[in-house]
Amino acid sequence: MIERVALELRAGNRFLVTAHLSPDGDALGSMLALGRILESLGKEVLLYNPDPVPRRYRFLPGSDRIARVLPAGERFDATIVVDCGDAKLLGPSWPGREVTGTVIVLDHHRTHVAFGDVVYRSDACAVGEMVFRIAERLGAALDREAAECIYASMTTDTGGFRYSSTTPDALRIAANLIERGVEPWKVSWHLFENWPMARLKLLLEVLGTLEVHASGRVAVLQVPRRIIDAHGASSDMIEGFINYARMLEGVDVSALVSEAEDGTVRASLRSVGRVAVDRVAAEYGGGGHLAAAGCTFPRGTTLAEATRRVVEALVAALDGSPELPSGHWSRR
Ligand SMILES: [Mn+2]
Repeated sequence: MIERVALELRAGNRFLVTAHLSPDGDALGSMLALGRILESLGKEVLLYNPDPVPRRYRFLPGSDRIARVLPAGERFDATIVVDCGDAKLLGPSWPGREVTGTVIVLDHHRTHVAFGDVVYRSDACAVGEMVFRIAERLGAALDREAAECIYASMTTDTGGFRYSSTTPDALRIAANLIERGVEPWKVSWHLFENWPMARLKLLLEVLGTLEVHASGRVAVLQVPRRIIDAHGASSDMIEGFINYARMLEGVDVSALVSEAEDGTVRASLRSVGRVAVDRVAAEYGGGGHLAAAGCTFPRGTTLAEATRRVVEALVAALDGSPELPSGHWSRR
């Protein structure tokens, strides 16, 4: 499928590049790198995401160029959607075909609800890795800025090159990117450190909600909207808090259940690798990866109710999970 993607990218002249709503480091890094690569080939590119770029990703070169509204009357030869396994994650303002042209989807999630005309899926650690492959295939030059965006996408999705998706290929690509001028510490500092005070205070409160179930195998954190508001924080600041629940000794799965600004309740799920949390998320219409997934409960669901349902599903998934020898770490 990568050949078909390369073909479409060579053929078109005007591209829309977008990703899922609430974009993370992979979504943004992949969008920005792909945009630069296409421009280096003389193409016109509009970068688009209805949601704002979270502050910690604003160091990414070109992040200030992402439009939140599509100018009226735009038409594209093709639209590239990155890091998105389900069209519903594109939101209600997703334009029609007369605007998008051919829809090309680049995705690496295990759960994927087919959409688009050309779909390139792989088990790459990040879509950024796939963008690197596409650049190679196109024979496009990769400047330091594009390299930094790809490196940031891979750093985000591998948790700083720690998760089981950190393959020899991923590290070889990372090495290649560093040779192009990427500074690993600079990227990691922006992604994982440099916290605003509001975020640290929010974390303190969220940690206070910790509950464990199933003899300590399930750990759950909750984020009521009011504590986000009380600290003048924003929803994107809770990204990664779930890892604190997973790091607890004896935990197999963790969940972070939060009230979103739009009245829905979102659940993020993480696993140490024994339990496939994407299957649990799929029970509630969500999806993701084996060890990292999420789902959204409709408006009107209370935080307590969503939490109860998530815990129930996670405990059930534990029962169904095979007893693996300790020290087993599943690949994705
Ligand atoms: Mn991703």
